[in-house]
Amino acid sequence: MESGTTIIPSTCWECSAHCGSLVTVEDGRVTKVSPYPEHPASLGAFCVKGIRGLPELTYHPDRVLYPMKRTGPRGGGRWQRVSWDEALDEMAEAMLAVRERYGPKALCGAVSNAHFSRGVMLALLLRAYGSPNWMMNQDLCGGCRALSDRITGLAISKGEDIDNTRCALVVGRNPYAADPPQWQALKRAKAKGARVVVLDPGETPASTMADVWLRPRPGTDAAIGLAMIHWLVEHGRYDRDFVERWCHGFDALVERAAQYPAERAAKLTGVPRADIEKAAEYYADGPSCFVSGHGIDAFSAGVQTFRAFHCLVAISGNLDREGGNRRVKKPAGFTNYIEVLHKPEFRLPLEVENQTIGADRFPLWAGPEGWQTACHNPSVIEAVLSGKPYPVRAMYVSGVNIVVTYPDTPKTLAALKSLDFLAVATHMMNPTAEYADIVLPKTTGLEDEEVSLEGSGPCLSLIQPAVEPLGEARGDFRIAHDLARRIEARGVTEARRFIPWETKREFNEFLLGDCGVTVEQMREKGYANFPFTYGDFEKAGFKTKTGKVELYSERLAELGLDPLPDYTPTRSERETPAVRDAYPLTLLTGVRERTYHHSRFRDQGWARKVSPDPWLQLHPETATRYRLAEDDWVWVETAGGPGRCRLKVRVTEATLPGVARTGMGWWYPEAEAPHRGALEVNINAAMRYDGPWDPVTGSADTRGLPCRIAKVETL
Ligand SMILES: Nc1nc2c(c(=O)[nH]1)N[C@H]1C(S)=C(S)[C@@H](COP(=O)(O)OP(=O)(O)OC[C@H]3O[C@@H](n4cnc5c(=O)[nH]c(N)nc54)[C@H](O)[C@@H]3O)O[C@H]1N2
Ligand SMILES: Nc1nc2c(c(=O)[nH]1)N[C@H]1C(S)=C(S)[C@@H](COP(=O)(O)OP(=O)(O)OC[C@H]3O[C@@H](n4cnc5c(=O)[nH]c(N)nc54)[C@H](O)[C@@H]3O)O[C@H]1N2
Ligand code: SF4
Ligand SMILES: [Mo]
Repeated sequence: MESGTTIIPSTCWECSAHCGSLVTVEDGRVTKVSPYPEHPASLGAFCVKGIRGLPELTYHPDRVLYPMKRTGPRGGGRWQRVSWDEALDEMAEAMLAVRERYGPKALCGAVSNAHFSRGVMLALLLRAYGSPNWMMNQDLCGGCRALSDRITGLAISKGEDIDNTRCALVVGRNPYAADPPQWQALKRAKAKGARVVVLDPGETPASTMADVWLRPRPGTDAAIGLAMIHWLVEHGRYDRDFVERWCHGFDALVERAAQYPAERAAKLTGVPRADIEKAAEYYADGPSCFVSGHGIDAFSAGVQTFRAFHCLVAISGNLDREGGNRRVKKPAGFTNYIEVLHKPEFRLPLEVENQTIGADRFPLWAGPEGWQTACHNPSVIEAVLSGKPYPVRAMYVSGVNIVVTYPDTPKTLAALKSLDFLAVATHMMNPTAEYADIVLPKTTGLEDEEVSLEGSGPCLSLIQPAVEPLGEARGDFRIAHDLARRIEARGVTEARRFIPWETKREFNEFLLGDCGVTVEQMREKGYANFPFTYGDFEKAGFKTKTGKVELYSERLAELGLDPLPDYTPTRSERETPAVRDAYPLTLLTGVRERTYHHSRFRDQGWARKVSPDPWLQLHPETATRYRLAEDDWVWVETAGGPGRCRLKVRVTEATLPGVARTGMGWWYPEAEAPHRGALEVNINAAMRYDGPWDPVTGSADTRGLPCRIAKVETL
C-alpha cells in the first residue's frame, strides 16, 4: 500500500441492497469505491451507483455544504448561508411556534423509512416535539409486501435463499437493475440447474433467462397466485405436515383458491393456462424460493396479491428452509430500527399515537399498531391543505424528494407552499428543497457511521466513515440530537427521553446491545457474521393471534376486511366504460434503471449520458395505432389525474400491447428552479394520490392505471 493510502471495508447505503464495499482513501480523499468480494451478504456484487454515484455525489461541485436560509419569497431560489447555530435555533423556534399555536400534532416529518437510521431519528425527533406524525415512502414501495408478511406471520423479508433453490419464482422483480446481489445469486442458481419462473408483464433480464415467463396484465397476479395454490392442493403437492402443525385456515384458503382454477386465472390475467400450470408444477418441485418486488406492491390490491403468494410459500413448505424463504435472523440482543420505534420507552401516550394521521382508517399501517408507526401520506398532504382532521403547519423533510416521488406533484407543491415552516435536509438542491425555509447539508455514506442487519447474509454490516464530512455537512443523528437538546432548553423537558444518546456511536452501540458484537470489532472487516438456525418457530410459534401462519387472518377479519387472499379487478376494469374509452391504455410505472436511484443522480453526467430522457415503452401495435415512432415525445394523462407529463417513446415488445410502461423519478437539475422539470417530465405529475387505496396499507396505484397518450406536436 502506498503511503497515505488506506482501504476501508464498509457498506454501500445508496440502496437497500447494502453491498459490501471497499473504500480507498488517499490523502484524506476518497479515490475509489469498489466491490467487497468477501462480504457475506453481497459476495462481491456491486453497481455503478456505488462506484460512481456515491463519490460523485460526495464531491459534486453543486453539493449543499452549508446551512442556508431562504431570503426572498418561498421557491424564489434566493439563499443566504447561515451558521448551524442560527439554522437550528430558527428551526427549533419555528417548530415550537407552530406547536404553541396549533398543538404538537401540527408538526410532521418526511423521510424514506426506518430501514435506515435517518427514519428513526426523524420519527424520534417528531416524538420529542410531541407529534406522532411522520411520513415514509413505503406505501409507494414495499409496504404491501411487509404488511402481508406481518399479517400472515411469515417474517421472510430479504431471506430468499436463491443460491440453494431448485426453483426461483420471480414476481414483479427486476433484480438486474434493482438488486445486484440478488441478480448474481439468480445467475448462479440458474447455472447450477435451478428453474426460473418469472411473472412480469414486461421484459427484464430475469424474464429473458426464465424457463417460463408469464406476462399477466398489470395488477392481476393474485389470480395466478391463487391458481397455483389450487394446483398444489389438487395435485397433493403441498406440505401436509407443515400445514397441519403450523397453518391456520387451510380449509378456508382451499375453498377460496378453488374459485381460481388455472382456466379462470388465464382469462383474468391473459396468461395461457398451460403456463400457469407449468409455473405451479415447477414451483412444487422445491425447495423453491419466492423472489418478489415492487411490481406487485404499491397498488390498491397489493396486500391481497402478496397474501396469495405468501400463503403459497407457507403451504408448499418453503418457509424457513434451505433453498426457500428464510425467516428474519437476528442475533439475540440486537435491536433493529423498526423495533426502536416500538420500544415502550420511546413511545408517546397511546391517546396521542391514536391520532396519528391515518390510524383511524389504516390501523395496521399508521399509529400505535402500525408497522413503522408512520402516517398515511396522502391524508397528511390533505390535512396540510384542508386543516382536516386537524391542521398540519410545519414539516421537516430529510433525505426524500417528495415533490418528485409522491404522486400528484401539483398537490404536493401546493401543500409545501402553504406550510408555515418547511426545513429540508439534503445533499443536493432538488425541487423539494427549493421550497424550504431552511436547507441543511447532509453527510453522505462516505462520511457517516451506520449499523445494519442484513437479512440476505444474514449478517450485521457496518458503514464506516471513510473521510471527514465535507464543508459543514452533518448526519441525521446529530441534527435530531441538537434539535432535541435545543427544545429541551426551551422548556420541552421530555424531549431528551426520545433521543437520550449523545453520539451516533452511542446510538449504534445501543442497537448492537449485548449481541456480542461492538462497532470497534466490526471495523476491521466491516461486517459480523452470527450463527442462525432454521425452524426457530418450533420454539416460539409465529407472531400472530393464533401463533400459527394465518392463511386466514384473524386480525383482518376483526377489522372487517377480507381474511383470505383474493383477486381484485384492476383499476381499469373497475372504471366505467366511458372512462375506459377515454383512457384506453394501462400505465405501469417504476421500472428501475441501473443508472438512477429514484430521483437521484440526475445531476451526474455519466448517468445522463447512459439514460438522458424519461422514456415510455409502447408495443409496436400500440405505437402503430397512435402513429407514433421511436423518439417521439408523448403527453401522458391518467384517469382522475392532476395533469400531464411528457415522455419519450420507445417502441418495443418489452411491453404488452396496450400497456404503457415507464420508470419514475425524473426531473432536470439543470432546468429552471424551483420545479426543475418536476411538473413536466415526472410521471407523478400525471398521477393521483387520493385513492383508490389498498384497504390495509393505504397504498395508491402506481401501476394498472387507465391512461391515454397524445403526441407532443411542438416541444
Ligand atoms: N438501480 C436502482 N435500483 C433500485 C432502485 C432504483 O431506483 N434504482 N430502487 C430501489 C427501491 S426503493 C425499490 S422499491 C426496488 C424496486 O425494484 P423492483 O422490485 O425490481 O421493482 P420495479 O423495477 O418497480 O419493477 C419490477 C418489475 O415489475 C414489473 N411489474 C409492473 N407491474 C407489474 C404487475 O402488475 N405484475 C407483475 N408481475 N409485474 C409487474 C415491471 O414490469 C418490472 O419489470 O428497487 C431498489 N433498487
Ligand atoms: N409513480 C411512482 N412513484 C414512485 C415509485 C414508483 O414506482 N412509481 N416508487 C416509489 C418508491 S419504491 C420509492 S422507495 C420512493 C423513493 O422516493 P424518495 O426516497 O423521495 O427518492 P430518492 O430520489 O431516492 O430521494 C432523494 C433524496 O434522498 C436523499 N438521500 C438520503 N440519503 C441518501 C444517500 O445516502 N445517498 C444519496 N445519494 N441520497 C440520499 C437525497 O438528499 C435526495 O434528496 O418513490 C416512490 N415513488
Ligand atoms: S446495488 Fe449499487 S447502490 Fe445499491 S448498495 Fe449495491 S452498490 Fe450500492
Ligand atoms: Mo422503494
